[in-house]
Amino acid sequence: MNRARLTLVVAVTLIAQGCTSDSDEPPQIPADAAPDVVLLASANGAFEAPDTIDAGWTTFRFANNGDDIHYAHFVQLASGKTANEVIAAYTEAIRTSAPRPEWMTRFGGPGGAVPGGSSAVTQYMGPGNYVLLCPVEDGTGTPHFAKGEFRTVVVRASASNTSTRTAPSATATIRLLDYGFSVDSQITAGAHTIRTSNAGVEGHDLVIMKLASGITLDDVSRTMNPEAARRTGNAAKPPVLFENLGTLVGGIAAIHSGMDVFFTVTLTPGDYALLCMATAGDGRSHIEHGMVHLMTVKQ
Ligand SMILES: [Cu+2]
Repeated sequence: MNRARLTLVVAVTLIAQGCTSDSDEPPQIPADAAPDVVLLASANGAFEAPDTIDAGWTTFRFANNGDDIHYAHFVQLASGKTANEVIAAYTEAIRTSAPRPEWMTRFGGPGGAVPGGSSAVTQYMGPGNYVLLCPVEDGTGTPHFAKGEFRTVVVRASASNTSTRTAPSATATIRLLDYGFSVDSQITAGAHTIRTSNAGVEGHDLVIMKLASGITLDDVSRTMNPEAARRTGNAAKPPVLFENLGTLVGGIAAIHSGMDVFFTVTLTPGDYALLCMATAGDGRSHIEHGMVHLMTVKQ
């Protein structure tokens, strides 16, 4: 198992554990305006999902019924492109740390879950064709989607639904920038519904980690860098082991410029790192471009 794979597995594990306890809370909005709830699942290397859903605000709850880590991420298909073309191009881009196809629009999703675990996000789905895919890499660096863990989901226009379904009410907003983070206000301890908004041009994701005592952002950057394991000559200073960095408490899969995704998390006082695990067009990770940020949560 290479280091990138290990990092993703452990990160996903802890995110999923954090999300599981939060996802039972009912949304704080009227029932008739609540987002539709769509259940997604992974088992035996394949996704279970509806073939078609209605457009509008949607809560995706992802259950991992398999015996490995899995991660639910949507990409939107450009007109004329097929799911197989996405899988082929994305697989090659990961293998070579190359720019991701521009016609593959990042569309969020609930992210990772451990075997038996779950995760959830709420986001707006416009009409179109999407591919639900799992980018977790196996021991050879091959993403699960390259081995068949993907499926197409069609979102159909539905005026009756989009007129009544509304976004959750956020208690805090985190903006994703090229390359950095902006937190709109002092976030205090407690349960939050966090709006994650991509205010940059590139696609970005979000990982929130509560830092262990004495751990610096540089420690986090060295260990979490998703591109480090694909390079040679980078082992001069071993990074801090992932399990010594702290605890991952939440996050979302990558979203395109201008997109918002909501998720719930319970924060306790302390220092947190905000990270983006994406890779830029130059083959360097967003972490290497500076997309790591210290957020202090007060009582
Ligand atoms: Cu980023």
